[in-house]
Amino acid sequence: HFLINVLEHPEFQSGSYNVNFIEEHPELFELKPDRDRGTKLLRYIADVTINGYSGAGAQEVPDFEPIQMPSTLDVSPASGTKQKFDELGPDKFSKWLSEQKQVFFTDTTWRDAHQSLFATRLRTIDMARVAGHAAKGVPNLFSLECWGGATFDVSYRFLHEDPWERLRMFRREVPNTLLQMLLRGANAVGYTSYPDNVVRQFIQRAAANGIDAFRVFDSLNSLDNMHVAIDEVRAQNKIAEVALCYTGDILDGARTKYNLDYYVNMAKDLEKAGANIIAIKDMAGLLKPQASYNLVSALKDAVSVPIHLHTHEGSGNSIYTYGRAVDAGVDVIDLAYSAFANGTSQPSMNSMYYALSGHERQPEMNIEYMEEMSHYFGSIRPYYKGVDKAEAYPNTEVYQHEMPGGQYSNLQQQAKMVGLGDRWTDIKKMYHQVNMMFGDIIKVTPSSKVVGDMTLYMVQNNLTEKDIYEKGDVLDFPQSVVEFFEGRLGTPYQGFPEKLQKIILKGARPITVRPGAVLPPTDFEHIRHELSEMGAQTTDEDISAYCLYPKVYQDYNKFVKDFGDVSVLDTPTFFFGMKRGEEIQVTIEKGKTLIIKMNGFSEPDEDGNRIVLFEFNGQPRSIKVHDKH
Ligand code: 3PY
Ligand code: ZN
Repeated sequence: HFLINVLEHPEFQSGSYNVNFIEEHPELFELKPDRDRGTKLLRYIADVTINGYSGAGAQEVPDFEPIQMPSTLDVSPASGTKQKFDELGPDKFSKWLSEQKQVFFTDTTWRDAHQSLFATRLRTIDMARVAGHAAKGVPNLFSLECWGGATFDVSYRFLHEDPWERLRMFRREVPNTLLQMLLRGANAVGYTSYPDNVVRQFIQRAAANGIDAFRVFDSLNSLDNMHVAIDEVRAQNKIAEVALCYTGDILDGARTKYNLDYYVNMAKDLEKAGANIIAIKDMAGLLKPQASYNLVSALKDAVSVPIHLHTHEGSGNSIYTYGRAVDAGVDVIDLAYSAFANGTSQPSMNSMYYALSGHERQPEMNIEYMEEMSHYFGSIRPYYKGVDKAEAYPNTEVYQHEMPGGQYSNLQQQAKMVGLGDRWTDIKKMYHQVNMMFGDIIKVTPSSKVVGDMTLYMVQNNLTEKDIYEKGDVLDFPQSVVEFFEGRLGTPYQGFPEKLQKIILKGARPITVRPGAVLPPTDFEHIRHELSEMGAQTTDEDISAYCLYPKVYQDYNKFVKDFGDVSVLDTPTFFFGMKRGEEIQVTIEKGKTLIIKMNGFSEPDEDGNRIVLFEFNGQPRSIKVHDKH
């Protein structure tokens, strides 16, 4: 082990050591920590090999094609929007952006694309491998959307990795492009309302760890719910990109609740509230091409800040929607590399580049390199096939059900879990019906989850709308639905449907003020103390995570105690374990690589335990695992 420590030391490997090398590095004799880290990883690999990922059952380890790395570029990343922003600050940067003739692209491959295609499961290691390549090869972007939304809790909950580490990785690897995140206003990156000081602290930590641009939205388009977040982003001197969430259809004269005036008025309010940029957040992909032209034109007339349009493919019309927006003067549009595009995700950045051929606003980009990036993502996407249920062809039913791209695959998954896998068509219809019962609300996380929960509840119990009105007083509605009608996410535009609200609340009184206003501030020092008692880390980032997701954070901590930092494992090993005779290399930190070989495992003994046999850096090791099946 001493020898391995010497051989693996970066100074030794680089040849930059001197005669005092061994005296200067007493840690070379410290064998325990690495051995301990190794043992934990072996425990994880053994468990996943025998029991499958998250206990889903062991699977044959598939044969994957080799990763297709984009070519190595021997240049420094060209100066980009990050440098411009650092030079100008948020207000002048926003003005600069408005003055650019070209349309800018935001690359959502790293956040919304995989959130919408395969339940947010893209692991940091698969991003870290090419983030630096993107910085060098695809520099002329507005931003990389790489954090926030569902990535925060999924990272802890399902990937057992630290989302803050991911953000720091992006900042290190991408010095030239703005890093953007999605923030659910008073819901931060969660599904409920948080105390104001929790929201503020989260924004401070996100800014300190590398976020430049915050897309702030509220799931009911309530500006009241966004003031605190906007204010804090501005206090951090970062870009407040504030969103109006788009629902319905401004072209439909029969559906007037969310008409063009509604959006124009909201945009004016957002500008007044301090937005540096206004985002049109079309989370379900409902904005039709002509509507896109009308809306962007109207907003460009109504406000002076740049307009950033976000949509999802779904219907198959989104490239056309963007094209019309570009004609109307939109400043930035959201796209993903082809391999992570379409379906419920964003449209393809590669396609959009070509769609703008001959257009005076086409951005200058290295399309060959974008193809290489896309090949890379195409080559790692099969790792995620367990959760990748993307639809292969356009589906225009989205105009009826209006389900957000990020919810579609998730709800389908949830439906299966509660035994409603074969009722998907009914579920889509019911989703629409529930929305109408709720008064036609904005549907985006977390309000979309409330509609989804009510939908599953009604389909599962074979309840009709009439049943709800007739026997609602004896029904136990899902918790999220009750809280929604209590006003815990705020009040929808034009209020709650009173009759339904009375039925659901069974006499309880809703709150009528901003939810954050009635939540007492969190005592962070008390939390720090609690974490320390638990033996967890007590950085401000850990405190923030614990405030948002106490249970998820605690589970993550316990997981790390048992299995160590599994983010270092390659993705096939992480999801499928190892094959007999397979050997992998695991880099646990720069210059420190473990060599792990799996030689096989025993039949279960009478207690159902198996012994998995490894070679760990050449030494035989055996790990006992309980076979859960
Ligand atoms: C999120 O809040 O995670 C979303 O992507 C909403 O569209
Ligand atoms: Zn989206």
